[in-house]
Amino acid sequence: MKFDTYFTMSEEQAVAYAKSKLNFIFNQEAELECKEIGDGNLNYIFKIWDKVSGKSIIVKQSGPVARISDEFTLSPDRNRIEFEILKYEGELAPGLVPQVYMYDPIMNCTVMDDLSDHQIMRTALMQFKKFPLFSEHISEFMVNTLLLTTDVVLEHKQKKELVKNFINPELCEISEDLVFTEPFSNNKSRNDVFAPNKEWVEEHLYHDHQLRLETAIMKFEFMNHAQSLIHGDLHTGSIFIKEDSTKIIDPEFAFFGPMGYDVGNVIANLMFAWANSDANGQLDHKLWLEETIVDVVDKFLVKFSIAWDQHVSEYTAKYEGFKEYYISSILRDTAGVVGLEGIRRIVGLAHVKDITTIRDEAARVRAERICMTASKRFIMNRSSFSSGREFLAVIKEAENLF
Ligand code: SR1
Ligand code: MG
Repeated sequence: MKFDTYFTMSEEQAVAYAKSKLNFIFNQEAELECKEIGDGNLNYIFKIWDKVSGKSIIVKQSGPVARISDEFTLSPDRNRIEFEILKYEGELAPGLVPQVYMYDPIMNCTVMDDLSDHQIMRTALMQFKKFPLFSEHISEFMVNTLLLTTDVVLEHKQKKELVKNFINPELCEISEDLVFTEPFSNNKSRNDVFAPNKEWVEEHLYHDHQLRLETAIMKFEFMNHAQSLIHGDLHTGSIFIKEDSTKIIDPEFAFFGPMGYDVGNVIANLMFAWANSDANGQLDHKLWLEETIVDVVDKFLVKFSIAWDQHVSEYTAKYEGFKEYYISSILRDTAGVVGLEGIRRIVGLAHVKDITTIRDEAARVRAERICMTASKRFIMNRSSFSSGREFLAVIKEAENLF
C-alpha cells in the first residue's frame, strides 16, 4: 500500500498508513494497534498506539461524504482547513488546541496529539462533572482567535488574503441549511422533531413569521460579515477537557464570519447541559452551569476589552465609542446564535445527547420547550444584551414558564 491514491481507511489500513508515513513519530520496533473512535457527524478518527512505548497519536481522515448522512457531499479540503487553522490557533491561543504534526493532501488526513487523557466536554457534563477553569480557558481562546484575526487588528490586505485562504463554501452551506433555514421551515423535510413537541414546533417556529424573518436576516449576516476567523462549530462536542486543561478541536467549519457565532455556540451548548442537569435533578451541577454561562460571557467581555486596547492599531477603530459599538454588535450576534443553535439542535437534523438522552417523556418535552422558548427570546431580543446575567435571565425566565 503506497497511499498515493485516496481511499477511506479501515483500522488495519490506518496501521499500515502509520507504519509507512509516520516514522517520524513511531520507530521501527513499534507494535502498532488502532481503533476508530470517531462519534462525530463527519469524519473518521483513528487512534493509533505503540504497545511497546505507549506512544499514541490521532489520524483524522475526511471522507467524501458526511458520516451522519451521504446527502452531504463534502470537499476533503476541509482537512487542509482544519490543519492550517489548528496551527494558526496554536499560535494565537497557545496550549488551547491540540498540536498538529502532519497534513496529507492525498489521503486527506491530519495527524495530531492524542487527547485520551481528556474527555469530550459534552460527555463529561452529562456525567455532571464541573470544570472551574473552563470559563477562563474558553474566553481566552475566543478573544485570542477572534479579535486577533479581525481587520481592526490585522493589516487589511493580510486579512483579506486569509479570508481567501479559508473560504469554506461546503461546510458553510451545511450551517446555512441546518442552523439558519431548516429548523424554522422544514423545507427539506430533514427535521427530526420529538413527536410530543411536533405541534408546539409547528405553531411556535414554522408559523412565526417574525421569527423566521429574523433568522433570514441573521443568515445573510453570517454569509456576508467576514469579521474574523471563527471556529464555526464551537459546541461542547468540539472541546476536549480535563480538570486543568481545555483543548478546542474540530475547526473544519472555520471561515471568516461573525465572531458571535462562536460565543453563541458555547453558551447554547452550556444551556443544553443545564437542561440535562435540570431534568436529572442535579441542582448543584445546574447552578455551576448557570454561573459558567454568566462567567463565559463576562470574562469574554473583560478580556476582549483589554485585548482591544493592547492590539487595536487601526486608525478609525480607535475613534471614541467605536469599541463599545463593536462589542455591542458581538453581543447581539452572540444572543442571536444562542437562539439559533438552541433551536436547531432540538428540531433540526443534528441533535445533542444532552437532550435526546432525557428518558422521561414529560421531562424531555419540558427541557426542549424551555430551550426553544429561551432561544426564541434570544433571537427576537438580541440587541438588548450587555452582560452574562442577562443571558442567564432569559433561560431562567423560560424555565419558570414550564
Ligand atoms: C452534516 S453535519 C451536522 C452537524 O455536525 C457538525 O458538528 C455541525 O454542527 C453540523 O451542523
Ligand atoms: Mg465536529
